[in-house]
Amino acid sequence: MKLSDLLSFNNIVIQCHDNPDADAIGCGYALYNYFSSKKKKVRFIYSGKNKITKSNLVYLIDTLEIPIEFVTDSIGDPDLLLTCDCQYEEGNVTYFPAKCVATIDHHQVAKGKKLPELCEIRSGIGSCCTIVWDMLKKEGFQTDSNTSSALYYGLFTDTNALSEISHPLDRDMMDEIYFDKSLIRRLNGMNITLEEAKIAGIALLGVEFHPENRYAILEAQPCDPNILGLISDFFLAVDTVDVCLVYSVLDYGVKFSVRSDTPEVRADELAAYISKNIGSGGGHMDKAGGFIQSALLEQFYKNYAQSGERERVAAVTPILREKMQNYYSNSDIIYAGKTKISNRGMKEYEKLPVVQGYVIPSEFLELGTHILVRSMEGDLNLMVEEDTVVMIGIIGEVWPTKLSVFKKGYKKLKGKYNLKLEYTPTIRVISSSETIELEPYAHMCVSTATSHIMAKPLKKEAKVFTKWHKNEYLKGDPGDYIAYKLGDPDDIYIIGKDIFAGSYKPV
Ligand SMILES: [Mn+2]
Repeated sequence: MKLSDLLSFNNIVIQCHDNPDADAIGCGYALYNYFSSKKKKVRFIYSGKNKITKSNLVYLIDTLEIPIEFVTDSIGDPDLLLTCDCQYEEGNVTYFPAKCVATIDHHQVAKGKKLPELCEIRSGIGSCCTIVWDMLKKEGFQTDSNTSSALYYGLFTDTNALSEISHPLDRDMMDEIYFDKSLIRRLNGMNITLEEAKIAGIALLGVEFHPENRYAILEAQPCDPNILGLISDFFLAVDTVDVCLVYSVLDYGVKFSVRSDTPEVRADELAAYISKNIGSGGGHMDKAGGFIQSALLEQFYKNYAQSGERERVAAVTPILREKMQNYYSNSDIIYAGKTKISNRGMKEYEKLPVVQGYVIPSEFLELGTHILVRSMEGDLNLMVEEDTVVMIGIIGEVWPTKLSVFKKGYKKLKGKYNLKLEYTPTIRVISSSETIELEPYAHMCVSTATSHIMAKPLKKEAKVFTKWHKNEYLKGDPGDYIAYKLGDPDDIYIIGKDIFAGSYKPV
């Protein structure tokens, strides 16, 4: 969906979730300004049981004069109800009947959920503000300094002070947006109330420590999710603690934060493991977080479903305790070059040709230019040389190679680059911070070299430290393939079950 698609409506109500946070307020405010500039009749509202009282949010609204209204009875009869940072008819947003609904959100879509036709949902993005920033940019709409600062603060708070950022688009906004530094500094200094500081203290006193695997579990009373991040950051500094899980039971589910300072546990992967089938979780190698939905807990856990509202908190602890135990006991750890893999059940496969993209930076940049290539997998620093080639893989990952190597392994294809990616890589020129979209410069190619592997499906979860990344493991679930390059058993890695059949054929 494009924002201009919504310009056929005249009377628009923007609604964010109940108990709005800075992300909900920031993106709603930016949308409000966009529609106002287009001479639309527009309101920005929220509802629920509580009015906004958190000091940083009140200060943000007052300082930037954000026209957000608290509405409980009726929103009138607008032509369009636009929900932002939430999805229509979900538990965290008060229901209002509407003729037509549109949605902009960055949360996961629940299985079986019916979405309105007008919607823009990008679940991997750190904040809804980032999505709105990107949509405004595509409309050529210049945000003023207040709007930019509100958008920036939304990303800042939704990613635990930018520490849980993982998507390249979030990084783009962080690099490109102008914001009022002193305002953000001021807001940062009023992030916690005295009450919340006490909640953190009580959580620390109630710590449950598991010495055999060096992890800690802490429960905090209902509080702002930022507090969970603060508690877990603090507790990870304890010398005997490698991994820390902090959670809080709220009306509509369980919010949690995960931290790790050991290479054997990736926080993002553990967060995804804890919330698998019952919510969503992710983040970074060392910091991550997630949310477990109450409705899904009811579906999967009898004890939780049968407890009253008060006992629910008590019912959550054993569920999380068991998940942590299973996480540690269910998975094999494989170190390339050290762990011996049994050949039993392994079969030989040949890699099928893959159509992918590439760019030759010297075609559009001067030799010697220092560049940063941004992709789904992070940033890559390079200097442009005559024979530098940047490959673009099928999921938008990039890696550098040399023209001579490229010519041996790939055949150029005619026609325009046409891979549809969630984020097409970009190049930033370091000296001028100019950003270059790669799509117009990209070409297509197909791999010609055949490579052979030995592979078998995993029966049990496994973490593989490859010989290329000694500090970061690949995680395999049962059904995924464990494989190594024929002739080099040390070059071991994991291939996901969803791409295996399309990428390899048995020999
Ligand atoms: Mn958000």
